[in-house]
Amino acid sequence: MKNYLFHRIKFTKYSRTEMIKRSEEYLNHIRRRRSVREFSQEEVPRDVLNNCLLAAGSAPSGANRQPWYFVIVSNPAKKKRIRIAAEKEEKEFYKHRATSDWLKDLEPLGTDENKPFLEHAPHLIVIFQKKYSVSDDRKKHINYYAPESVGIATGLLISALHFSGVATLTHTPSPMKFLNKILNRPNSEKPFLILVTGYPLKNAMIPDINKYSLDKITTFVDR
Ligand code: IYR
Repeated sequence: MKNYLFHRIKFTKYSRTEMIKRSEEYLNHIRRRRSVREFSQEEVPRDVLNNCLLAAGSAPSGANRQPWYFVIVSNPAKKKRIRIAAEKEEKEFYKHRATSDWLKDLEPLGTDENKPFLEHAPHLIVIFQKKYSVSDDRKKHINYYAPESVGIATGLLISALHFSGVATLTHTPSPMKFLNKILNRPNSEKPFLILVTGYPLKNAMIPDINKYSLDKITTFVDR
């Protein structure tokens, strides 16, 4: 068997009091995150984006294959192309593809086929899921648990951006294949999500929605 390198973990163990305080602080902080659909045009500093993307890239992944790729679109012409292509799909969705149940569930959010935020927001972080990589001898090297891994990385990215003071919207026009063409990404990569990124417009409105209570989302199995 080959010898692989290991080194000792650097883990900070807090006191019980500190742990409770930290978990409360994080809860209060993350609970203030809201999806925003009205963005100002102000750009996010590149260093902030870089740090948050590196935070996302620290996510655990199947066999550490890191099956994610991020394209950060700030170019107005590219954003416009993405908006036009997305709105075309969205029109189909709202007119034909969506079930009546789905449309009813979306009513409280007030969404429709118009997606001006795709042009107004300063950055669209397009997240791709790498289904496999291709080696020099053209062999496909599959990635394991790619959707789970990319989902985790996306969660960390959303959290890091919020922590840094940046607002986001998870947007998933469906299908999203047009993103490969516009952004020149290979077929081995599947568009996972567009993270619309920036700052809320002054007086931006958000829907009045609530999150479930602990007992609705958990069961503790102690004995
Ligand atoms: N992609 C459409 C519809 C939509 C679907 C879900 I699920 C949402 O949470 C919100 C919207 C759109 O962006 O309008």
